[in-house]
Amino acid sequence: MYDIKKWKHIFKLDPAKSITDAHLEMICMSDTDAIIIGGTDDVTEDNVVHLMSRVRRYSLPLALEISNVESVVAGFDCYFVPSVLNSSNVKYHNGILLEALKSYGQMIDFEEVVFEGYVVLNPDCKVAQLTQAQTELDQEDIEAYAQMINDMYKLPVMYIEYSGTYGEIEMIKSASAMLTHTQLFYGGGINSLDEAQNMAAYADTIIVGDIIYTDIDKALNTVKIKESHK
Ligand code: 1GP
Repeated sequence: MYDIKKWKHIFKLDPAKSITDAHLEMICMSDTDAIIIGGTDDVTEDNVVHLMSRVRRYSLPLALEISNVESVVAGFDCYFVPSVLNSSNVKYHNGILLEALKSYGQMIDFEEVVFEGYVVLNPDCKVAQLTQAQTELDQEDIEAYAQMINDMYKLPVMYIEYSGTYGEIEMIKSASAMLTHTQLFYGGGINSLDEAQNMAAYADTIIVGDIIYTDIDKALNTVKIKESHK
């Protein structure tokens, strides 16, 4: 198992989107710490296996962020399991997990599983809509979620998800101030090195997704945050 605490930068690839071999090579040969395969819509066993086998040509760590039980496949280095804590639907807290454990609990190697306490803050993103997330949160709320995750649930990762839009730095700062053990992931709308650096000042790990599919050079540029951490 890799030490995810050391990961500063992660590219997230969506199995439902297409990427050329050339662009995939640039992503995998960049100085990023890991690749996560994950998405919200149209994530299937087929497209996960297909993308996994393409990324496996390269030697970097590869994780699956589980979106539905049907698309879980063996062969990843680790599995991120999200629980959307500000969802108003219990299914997205622990309902899917309960069904998954009933079916596959015996087969799971829990050493490979990383539980993520998700807080989704962009009301317009697909994951907010799917999970019916209560996104109208202020700094006090995010601090309380951070405390819940760090001090009560004691989860390894808190993921502040602004998918598709660049988040409010004060929210990341407030969460970060409460975390003593939990690693803070930030994802959403990072399109430049500047934006990556601003978030990386408070988040332990930044996740870059969409821009891979719209401007590969800008995506690659975000990896330079690692130079300031060396
Ligand atoms: C999405 O947090 C990731 O789950 C990254 O967000 O796609 O907006 O970069 P973007």
